[in-house]
Amino acid sequence: MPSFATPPVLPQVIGFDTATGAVTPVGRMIACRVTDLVGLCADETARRYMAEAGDPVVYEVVSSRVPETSGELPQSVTTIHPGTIGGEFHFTRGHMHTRARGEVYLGLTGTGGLLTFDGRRAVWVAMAPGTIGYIPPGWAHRSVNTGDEPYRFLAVYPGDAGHDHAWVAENGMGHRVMRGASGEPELAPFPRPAAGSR
Ligand code: M6P
Ligand code: ZN
Repeated sequence: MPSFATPPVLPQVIGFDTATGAVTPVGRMIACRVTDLVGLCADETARRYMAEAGDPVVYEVVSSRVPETSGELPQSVTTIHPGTIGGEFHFTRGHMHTRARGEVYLGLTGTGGLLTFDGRRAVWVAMAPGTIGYIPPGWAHRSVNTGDEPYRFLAVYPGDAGHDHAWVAENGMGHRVMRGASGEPELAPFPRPAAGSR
């Protein structure tokens, strides 16, 4: 028998409601509002205005109860609500794994993508229902909703991957995903000049 750092969980069914995105039984739950994106948006003035004017939820994460420990494969379902902040499509904070670990995403509803960045190169991975997105070790990742509906995806990652959000706050994600004049996503280099400075 292999040895485990913590007692392993039993084989189990994890309920998933495709209509609502609910996971049963549920573990970690996160609701990220505009307030929580301080320092991460292209247009800080627009972000602050939206935070003061209702502070809507930008995205929610629900996880199963599979623990974030070595050897396990925890899962989470993220729903990014449609919208923009200063012309920038709604996005997750983004993180780098603290260990060299990959991650697999499966698109469930809506359209969006994965903005990935290794500190030098930024790669956009377009996602739609049924798309499998792969993030190799050493690539920071941020998800973006580029459509008009909720963008939802399943993530499966090694339990000892770790979430380093500070890496993204310090290094950015290489590019940002802005809403173009026709509503289409446009990748803009980061940092982007603040609105009105050109
Ligand atoms: C996915 C996974 C989670 C992550 C979530 C939100 O569901 O990668 O591990 O927590 O997206 O991303 P972030 O933590 O960067 O806000
Ligand atoms: Zn991750």
